[in-house]
Amino acid sequence: MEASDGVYKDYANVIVKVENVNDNPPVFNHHKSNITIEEESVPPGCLTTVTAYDPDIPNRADPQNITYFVDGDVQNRLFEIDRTGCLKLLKPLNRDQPDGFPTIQVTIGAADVNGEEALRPLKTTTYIYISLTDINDNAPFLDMVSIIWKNFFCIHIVRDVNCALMRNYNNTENIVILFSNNLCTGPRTEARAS
Ligand SMILES: [Ca+2]
Ligand SMILES: [Ca+2]
Ligand SMILES: [Ca+2]
Repeated sequence: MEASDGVYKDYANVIVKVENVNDNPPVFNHHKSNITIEEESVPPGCLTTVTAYDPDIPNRADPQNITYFVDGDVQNRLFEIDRTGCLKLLKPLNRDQPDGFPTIQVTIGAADVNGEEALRPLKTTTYIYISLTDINDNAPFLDMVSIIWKNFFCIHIVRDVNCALMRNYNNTENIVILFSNNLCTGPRTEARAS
């Protein structure tokens, strides 16, 4: 630094120390984000393991003081994640209609400074996608207008239909039962893919 009165000059060294503050959220390392498991089962161990680091800590070999969490009340009841980033499933998942989903998105969060609220942790999130493979755990059911049966023969169709759809919430193809005519003197059944 230079100071001058127009005639004389003087110099001084000024050392500016920049204090590191926590102004960078955690960053997730690359991890496996697409997982496939069977529906209605709870695999042992970790579904996947995530890790993150804090850019405010220059040396990656130092403790990064990251805590992980599962975001969302519903997902919190289904999944847990520990300090190592190991994501575990707690309850079986259903892929079938009407309540299930074939793919589930799980939001995973990472918080720095050990997640201590007094230290104002910064947070970041990533997503894990869990695809559920089907098992045959649903019986088929008729999805149609009412038919009156007697001694295994259809005697009356309440509404004018030519076919009745046999639905199945599993992944197998729907079955259609075709009737010979609306009088239905006896069901001529024929199965085909819908
Ligand atoms: Ca930070
Ligand atoms: Ca199911
Ligand atoms: Ca199923």
